[in-house]
Amino acid sequence: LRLDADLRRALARGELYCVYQPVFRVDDGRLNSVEALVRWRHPTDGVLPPVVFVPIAEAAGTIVQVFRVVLEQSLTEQRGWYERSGRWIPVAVNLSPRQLDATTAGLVLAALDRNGTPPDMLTLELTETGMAEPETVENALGPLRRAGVKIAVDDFGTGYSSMARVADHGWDVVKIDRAFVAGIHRDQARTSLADAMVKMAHALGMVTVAEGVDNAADLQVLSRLGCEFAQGYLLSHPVDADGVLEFASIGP
Ligand code: G
Ligand code: G
Ligand code: MN
Ligand code: NA
Repeated sequence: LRLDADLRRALARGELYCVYQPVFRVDDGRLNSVEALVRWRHPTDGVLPPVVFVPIAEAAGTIVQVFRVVLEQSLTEQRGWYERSGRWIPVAVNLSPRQLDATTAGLVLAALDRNGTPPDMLTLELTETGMAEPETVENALGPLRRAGVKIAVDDFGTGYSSMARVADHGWDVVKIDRAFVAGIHRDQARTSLADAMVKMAHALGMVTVAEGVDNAADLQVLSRLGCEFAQGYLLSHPVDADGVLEFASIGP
């Protein structure tokens, strides 16, 4: 398997595409936003999930091209949802920590401009695990934040970055990692941890998204803790662009 060369060819041939996992409001169950998740339709190996090729793309530097594809597809579909439903549906795109350099802001701002996207309809999700020096992060993301793009801390709780670091950046969203969500309804220690995460996020003016919610009892606990948003198999698996539009048309 020569994944690096394969991936370059995949980029050239347009084999990468996005699915969208809906994020719902915990209080009324309505659609809030979607997260774009990349997939690779491999000519012989079937559909490959990001865990198989994103690390390779990060090591090889092709992650920037992957990001470009995901961003452009997402913004194009988002524009289509707007034109068909009259509603802007916020989209979150994952940004690798490898991309925290001076080129990212220009690339993103140009894509927003090209698609006529209100900047606050885009969130960039940055995993906590690979968090770089505060100055590096600020230099890369500052121009985007000033334009109105939102930043979410992804997989929160799994890395080493402290809440203090997150506080300094003044970001918008904390995504509580699935490891702290799964089974909270039958584990008091986990419930306490999730409670603390939600409270810290709120104290910093951030909102919370619980990841990997796959049963109703856990969702009920999250609701009691004041977690605003939830994503996971209980609510919806990732869907294609038409699937998003179906969720968007539910409710007033
Ligand atoms: O298999 P599934 O798509 O649910 O896996 C999602 C994981 O892959 C998450 O950790 C998500 O952050 C990551 N991921 C999905 N799409 C992208 C992408 O376009 N870029 C990066 N860097 N990570 C992605
Ligand atoms: O946290 P992250 O986005 O990296 O997680 C992505 C992985 O978690 C993917 O492999 C995906 O298949 C899995 N996942 C996403 N939502 C759920 C869920 O509700 N339940 C379970 N068990 N796994 C999930
Ligand atoms: Mn994510
Ligand atoms: Na995630």
